[in-house]
Amino acid sequence: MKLYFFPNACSLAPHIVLRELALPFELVQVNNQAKTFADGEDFLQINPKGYVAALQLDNGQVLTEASAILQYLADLKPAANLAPANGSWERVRLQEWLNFIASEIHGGLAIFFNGAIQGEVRAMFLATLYKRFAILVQTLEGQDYLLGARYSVADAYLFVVLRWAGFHDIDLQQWPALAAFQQRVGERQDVIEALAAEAA
Ligand SMILES: N[C@@H](CCC(=O)N[C@@H](CS)C(=O)NCC(=O)O)C(=O)O
Repeated sequence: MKLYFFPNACSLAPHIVLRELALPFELVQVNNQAKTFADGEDFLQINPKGYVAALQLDNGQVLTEASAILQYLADLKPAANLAPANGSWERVRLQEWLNFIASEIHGGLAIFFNGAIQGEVRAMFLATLYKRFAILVQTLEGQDYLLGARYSVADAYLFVVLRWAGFHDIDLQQWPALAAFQQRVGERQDVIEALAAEAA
């Protein structure tokens, strides 16, 4: 498999999970501005959506959307328990979290990468984001991970997008449960290795 990535982008979540599952994979860096690879080839030929993450399977199929990629990977090694079994109620809960992260937290933090978001507009988006953070805090004050005691692909995804808070001058220490979650997930060996690989 090939994972098309950009350092620190949402592609870090499947990158972490590929390592946690000890699956063989190749990392291919994308120039996310030019939509090209280092050799100048066109990334849009791989993913016409023009964004990471994209996972190319050995049969050539390309899967996009972090939530779908994460579940696909988890299901390759069900024994690792990074996702509850398909068809179970717990799996639906996982999907509920993945969708919440994608639309509310990923989307809610990514908006600030747009330098035009300043002043009152920034304050408006922050207010909405902080309401979503309150939901995370309510959950993570009482348990270590989104699904309870057990780490799942949703936690990898949440960890990756919450890291962006620091890029936007949002101090997660304001929410001790979120800061503690980041520390907990950030201490996982495969997370440390994925971060180091993307920084290389
Ligand atoms: N809907 C996609 C969004 C992916 C996304 O936002 N990718 C960002 C990096 S985190 C990106 O590559 N943006 C570049 C662009 O949109 O041009 C998903 O959930 O995976």
